[in-house]
Amino acid sequence: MKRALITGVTGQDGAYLAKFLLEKGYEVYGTYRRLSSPNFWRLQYLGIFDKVNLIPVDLSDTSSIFEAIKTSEPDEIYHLAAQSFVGASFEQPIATGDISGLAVTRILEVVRQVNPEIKFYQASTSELYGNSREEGILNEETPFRPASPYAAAKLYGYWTTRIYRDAYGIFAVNGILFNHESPLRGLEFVTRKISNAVAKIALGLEKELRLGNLEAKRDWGYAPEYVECMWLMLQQDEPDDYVIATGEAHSIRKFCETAFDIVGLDWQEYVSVDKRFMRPLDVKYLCGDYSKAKNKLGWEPRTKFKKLVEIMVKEDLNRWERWLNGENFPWDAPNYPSEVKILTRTLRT
Ligand code: NAP
Ligand code: F7E
Repeated sequence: MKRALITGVTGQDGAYLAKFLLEKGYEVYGTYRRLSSPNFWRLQYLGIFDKVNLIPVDLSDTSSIFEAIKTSEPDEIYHLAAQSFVGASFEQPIATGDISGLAVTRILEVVRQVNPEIKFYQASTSELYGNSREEGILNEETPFRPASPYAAAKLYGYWTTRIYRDAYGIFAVNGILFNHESPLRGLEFVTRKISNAVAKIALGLEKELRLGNLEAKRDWGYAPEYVECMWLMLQQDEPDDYVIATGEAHSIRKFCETAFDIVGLDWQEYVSVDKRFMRPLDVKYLCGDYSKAKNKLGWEPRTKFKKLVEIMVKEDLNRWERWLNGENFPWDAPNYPSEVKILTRTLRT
């Protein structure tokens, strides 16, 4: 039986990947951070909480990484843990550099010293491209031009992965994944912020939705399909880097329009622009060319934009309806503080 270690198993991708690997017959180990309030709702939601072997790891602590690798003895490591919110990276640029960037070296150093046969997946991102292009599609050859502390940290992780591959022969790959969403997406990300607000507005639980830059365009795919690529990349004969995307870009404005349409409401009556949600620097446009993944991995996106929006809105509606009926089940929203009450430098301006 193969053994996999997933860092960040409590996050969106970590939870879906754990489910996927369990279904493939893997023994799955997942790292989590010790928090004063437990954060296992996604694993509970997918019904796999008791099937994943949990190991406490903080990415700033190399000894905990060493302990996790020694304990799990993995064939494959999927490094997904990160400070993944671009907005927060402007508020915490140093911690983001440490956790989303330098930690990649911490893990690869342990791999190199303990067992260089372990295969390694690095969660790279379309944010690497930044404002490299304002049209066309981005592929593995397009130059990177990061536009946030998060993207700069990920650029460091991207190159570290390639350096350990070339210098030490470690099977280390970068998945350059474009935005991927789901009902398990964190509420601070724009898609889930919208789907959750649409559900609450439709049920009379909320009156408005305040957003930042409505003109930015993103290539949004469906997370459960994207985690399959992570596994596929580690099953190839040679390590390589791949773009994973849908090949379509839509604006935040279009996402709003589509989401409100699903509940029969006009988005313009509820959405307002609030400069507190604008970033000091934003990425205007991202659209990915997944042809290399299609040719070499045999992967193609199955869920496109409209279907994705529908899945998210319907699931948030279903949750709030169950909540109104007094049901108690694993879910992030009831405990999530209102963004508006969180004071940060960007929000104060
Ligand atoms: P996510 O939901 O934010 O999950 C991030 C995970 O990292 C969580 O398990 C989190 O733990 C953990 N983590 C954060 N700080 C940590 C620390 N100091 N020590 C240990 N663990 C820590 O992110 P995601 O959407 O699943 O994304 C997975 C990875 O792919 C990330 O590296 C992200 O940057 C990258 N990525 C995401 C996308 C996307 O569209 N989703 C696209 C490209 C790349 P807690 O649960 O305790 O917070
Ligand atoms: O923002 C705009 C915002 O926070 C998307 C992460 O998974 O994908 C994600 O990063 C766009 C930006 O995702 C609001 O300015 C407008 O232009 O949902 P997001 P992201 O920054 O693209 C990449 C691939 C990753 O790697 C990251 O880890 O939406 N926007 N109004 C807003 N964004 C947020 N969050 N909230 C708003 O109110």
